[in-house]
Amino acid sequence: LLSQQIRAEFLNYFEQHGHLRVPSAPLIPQDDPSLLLVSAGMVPFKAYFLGQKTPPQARLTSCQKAFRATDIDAVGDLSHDTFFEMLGNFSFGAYFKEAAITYAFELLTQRFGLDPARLYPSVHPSDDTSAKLWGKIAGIPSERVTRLEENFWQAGPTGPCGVDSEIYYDLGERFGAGADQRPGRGERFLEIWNLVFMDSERLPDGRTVRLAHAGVDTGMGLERVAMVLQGCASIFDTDLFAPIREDFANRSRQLETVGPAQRDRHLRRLSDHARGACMLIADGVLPANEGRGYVLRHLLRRALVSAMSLDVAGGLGPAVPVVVSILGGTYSELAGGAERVRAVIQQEDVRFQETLVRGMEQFETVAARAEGGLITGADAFRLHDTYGFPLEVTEELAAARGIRVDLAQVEELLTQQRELARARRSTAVAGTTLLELPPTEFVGYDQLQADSRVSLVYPVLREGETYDHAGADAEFDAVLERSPFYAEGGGQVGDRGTLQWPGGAALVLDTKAPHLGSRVHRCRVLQGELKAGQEVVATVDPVHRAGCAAHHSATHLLNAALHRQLGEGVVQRGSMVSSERATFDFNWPRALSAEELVGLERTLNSAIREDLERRVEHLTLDEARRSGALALPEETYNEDVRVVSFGDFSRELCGGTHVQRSGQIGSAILTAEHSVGSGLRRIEMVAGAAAERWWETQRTQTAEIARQLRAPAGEVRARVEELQERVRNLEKELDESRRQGPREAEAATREQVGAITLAILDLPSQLAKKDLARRADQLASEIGQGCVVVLAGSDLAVKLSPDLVARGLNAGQIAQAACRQFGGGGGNAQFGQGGVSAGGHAAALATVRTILGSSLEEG
Ligand code: ALA
Repeated sequence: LLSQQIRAEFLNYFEQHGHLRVPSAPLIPQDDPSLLLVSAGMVPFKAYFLGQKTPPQARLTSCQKAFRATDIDAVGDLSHDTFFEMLGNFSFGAYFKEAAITYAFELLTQRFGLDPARLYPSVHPSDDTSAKLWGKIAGIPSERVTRLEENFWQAGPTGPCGVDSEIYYDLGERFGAGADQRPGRGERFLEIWNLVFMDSERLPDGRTVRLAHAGVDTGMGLERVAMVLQGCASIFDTDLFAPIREDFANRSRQLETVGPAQRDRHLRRLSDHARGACMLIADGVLPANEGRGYVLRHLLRRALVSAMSLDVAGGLGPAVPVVVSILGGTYSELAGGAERVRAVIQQEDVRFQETLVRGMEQFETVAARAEGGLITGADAFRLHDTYGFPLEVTEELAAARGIRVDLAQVEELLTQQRELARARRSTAVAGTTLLELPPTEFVGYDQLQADSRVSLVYPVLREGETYDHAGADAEFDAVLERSPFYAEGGGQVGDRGTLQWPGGAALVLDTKAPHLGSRVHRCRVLQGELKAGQEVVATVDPVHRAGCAAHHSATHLLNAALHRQLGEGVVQRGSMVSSERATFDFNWPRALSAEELVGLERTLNSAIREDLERRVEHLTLDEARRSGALALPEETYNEDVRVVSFGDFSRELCGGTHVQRSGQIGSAILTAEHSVGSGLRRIEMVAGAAAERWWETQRTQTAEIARQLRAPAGEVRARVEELQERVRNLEKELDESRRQGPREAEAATREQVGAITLAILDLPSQLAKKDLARRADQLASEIGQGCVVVLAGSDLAVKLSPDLVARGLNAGQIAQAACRQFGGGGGNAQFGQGGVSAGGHAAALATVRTILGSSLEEG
């Protein structure tokens, strides 16, 4: 079936079942400030569901233009698009679950001819009714009905909502095999239709109430159903997209040089984004830096990047007539506005080229300093964030020059940014709304506590979670009308503290400012329920704040001290300030010497002791620069800036919180200095109470070392030197004795007493007893048969080989005889030992020779 026919068949079917066909509303929502763009078929009917307006009929059907900006990153797979057409049937009190499921099943199987065995419905875990209905109506056994927690739908943070039942189509094993492929997971099971059972309303204060008349809202994605009915491998192969994709492919001059995966991704992006942009512009959206205009600009720029990557001749403009040929017949506003649409797209193309030219200059600077062939994540991020230079372009240009980009770091920075941006998004489960945050008045420079009111609360949604009330243990982001909380920025971490209200309390874990002028407090509710409109007392944790202030002020003093000591060549690159520690990065070609660090620390601490007064001035950027205030070289500042000074010692552009007088810092310790990149050094520092704790740790460690060395703390160093000396000597001795070990035979003398070999090792100094025996053994094994005598100082050892023992000789007796005149000796037949005097070696040996000689005579 052609997409035209699918659209017609759907609408006809529902017309035949008593529904009134209504035309699509524009993509810009009418009378609905909570949404940027229409994101579902039901959006134009919200007031009907809520009972605020009477629908022309209790049953409606439509094919509605829809746009989901939040899916933009997903575009490139088989089934996601930003702009799409949603086919729907709606009931306002006319029917509910049973009829909705009956219609859906009949249309899919009888009109569209889908195989019932390939349909897999899902329901909300609480919705037994729908699960049973699928059995009764479609004969689908309950084990084929998946229960999904996310089967709950609402169009935005407030408004009608309810559980839903989704219909998945099994595309077959070629789309994925294995147990991880199931409805809701993997590509094999494609969601084609969602039946929402609207029976509740979410109120602005977060409560959910029942609607007077329960209704039905369904949405079937035309592109996906076309994919199934046309037997395509993706939505981009359907008649809705294929001509657009082919047009781009034909105009590309780089199609062969990029890999197939990249090529597909770029072509899908181009098709989706070009189509989406056409539809947005046709409905009156123009590129801008905020709101829906930003969505359009973002879409176009991503498409332009892909067009650049594939080197598409003519860019996006020529795709407009192709889109018009597909959708212009259905949407007259597109057909009628084609010229304007094309003009807007081409204008944006030109602007983007300008951005690229400007970005190129920056890229050159960045590439020139890409030490070791690596562009830092911070540089790539800045190109993207400040100059609008797309990351993909940076990557491609870098690759062409054999330079890499630190993508992991960029990803980290983007995640941080996304986390902030997420705060702008609503709670909508379908993720379709973009809300601007209400403003917050910051009062935290002068006070740590303020009475305030919550202007917006939204949950921190994690994978698989749905919206819930802001009750105990839940984590929420709250925007306040006034706030004493400093939001993370300028290197300083966000404040922590508490919010309190009658009957409730929440911890503030962190504070961020996702966009200027508004503060988002990440809260964990301890007690009670946090709601928009609630009056609260907001209190900053004074200990945390004091720690941050001490470190931040100390960082300014350190910056000034560095300039004094190393000269104006020092360029600050960034800093991180928390209540526990601070780091300070700067450009410098080499490591600082120990003397330089000591000098720096002294200058820093003497500035602290001078108890310099902190002053704050509000100046224009120009005035501030002329007054000699230090600033981050690559930061972009507003025209009006805040300058923080300490006496005449330090003067810096800064929005952070500081101590009132430098003496409040107490002291600062530089704990480390090391490299964090070529030409980039980092100093680590602790200040204030953290410096005290650092000392305490050091002292405890020293005391423990002294205890283990059994030396008074003052003598630890001498004791360690002594130990090191001893270890060196022992090592030397060990070496020596190892070297001597195997050479007994060489050191020994050998003689014959008749047929008996006598080997003698005569050492002047004493050996340990076991070494004496070991060396006798060693010598014995080296000579084989015979008698061994080892003399070492005042010790003697005799060892006989077994053949001599067999002939009746006895080593113990020999030792006894040889040592009789000294101190005596003894032992067994193989081994004997005894004491001699140092001067008696010769006499003892004489005795041995005599005994050996007489044994021969006896034998
Ligand atoms: N409004 C429902 C959706 O968009 C049908 O999925």
